[in-house]
Amino acid sequence: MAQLQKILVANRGEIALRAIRSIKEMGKQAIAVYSKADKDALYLKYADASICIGEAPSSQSYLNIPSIISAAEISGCDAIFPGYGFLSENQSFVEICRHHDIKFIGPSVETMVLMSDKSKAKEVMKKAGVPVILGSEGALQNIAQAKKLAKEITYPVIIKASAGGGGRGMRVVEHEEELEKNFLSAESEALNAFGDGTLYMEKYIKNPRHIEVQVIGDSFGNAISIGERDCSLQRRHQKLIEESPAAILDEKTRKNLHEVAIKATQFIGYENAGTFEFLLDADNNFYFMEMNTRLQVEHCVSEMVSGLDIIEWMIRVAQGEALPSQEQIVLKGHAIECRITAEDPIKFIPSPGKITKYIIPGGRNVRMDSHVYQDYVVSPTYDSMIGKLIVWGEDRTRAIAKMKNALSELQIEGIKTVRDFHLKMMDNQDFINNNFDTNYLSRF
Ligand code: MV4
Repeated sequence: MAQLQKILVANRGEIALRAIRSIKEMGKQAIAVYSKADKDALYLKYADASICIGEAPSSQSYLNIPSIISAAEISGCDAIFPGYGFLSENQSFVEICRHHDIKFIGPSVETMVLMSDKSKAKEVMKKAGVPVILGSEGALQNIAQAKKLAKEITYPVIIKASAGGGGRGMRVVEHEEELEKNFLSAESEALNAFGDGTLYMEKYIKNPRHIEVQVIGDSFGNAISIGERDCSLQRRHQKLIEESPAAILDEKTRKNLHEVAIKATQFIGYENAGTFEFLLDADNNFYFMEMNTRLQVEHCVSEMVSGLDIIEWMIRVAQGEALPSQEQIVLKGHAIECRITAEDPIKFIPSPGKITKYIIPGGRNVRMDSHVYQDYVVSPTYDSMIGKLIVWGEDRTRAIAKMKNALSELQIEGIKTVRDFHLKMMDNQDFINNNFDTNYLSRF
């Protein structure tokens, strides 16, 4: 297949800038798109050309498929890089790209569809030999069946939306008396949020760790893992700190986890970058939860420990190149990412506005991926994430020390940011001792 020449970046913010960098480093042309609210964005200045695609609301710009396809056609792009969020997991968008002979830099629509139904994805993974959490085989049919099943798997159980993700349409049920009302409220919430009220059930795992494996598959059926990430530090399903490797894993479990993820990638013929999400229980057992069929925010920690440019490999795989072998992937040291959002550092209330001072950290193995600058106005229209600070150290202790110092150098004024939350975490004994789980921050 011929090399891709011109790539439209169908996103905004830090990930648009991140993608433009890789595209240009590969000697290709990067075309940016923007809404009227983003006319002063930094990523537009770094792109080879930029096209306004509409009004501030995402529905009229970054989610507007005709506008984005038109922008790609007008500028003569042969591919679209979707990033995360927006159209990155939109099945009809992937199909429309195909109809227009524009390469979507991501998985095929078939695998995207397969993984988008969480209960079906679980069934497929079970067939692939991946450990899954004990629960319903496929969707729940009705309340009576749900009650019978819950009794079998024993309480507490969790009811999840098949079309879900991010915690919506999800209910933990402690006792049979609470099952009916939770079933009904999860169903209506799922119907409202996703237009699909299908539910499934699992045994509820108390205080798990969230561990995920970064994989890439190519068009020859090769698959590699680029190590795992621990994303357990979350607040209301918003990740705040991510690390690679997951220091909680022993070598045997880690090896097994990677083997399982590679096998699963090949089993579904997955092409491009993806992430397998697992829950790790207190006994170090891991269970498949969901697959994310896109690049994730926290991909940078995997880049830091592997030395690979994941976006470069997404593009290379999309233009028909073969992946390096797993033996060539050497993971070294420890990387940590702190998400910097324009929010107050205690209550996490959004704090949009004009940045009056912006001084970013630097030095060896310190990386700031951000699209903002002094005098930039953070819009309330979009996600509050204004950047990611990523550091690498020889081990976790050194990475924490480096992150602490880097955070202390970071100075943002005019808006509130969560910098001080992260600074406190770097001194938190539980964080330092790696003694936390997905519910840790909800206990504060
Ligand atoms: C679970 C769980 C415990 N047991 N499933 C949250 C979002 C969705 N992707 C799945 N989630 C969970 N599923 C079982 N069987 C706990 C969570 C969960 C969670 C998972 C990962 C990271 C943060 C979380 C916060 C609360 C609950």
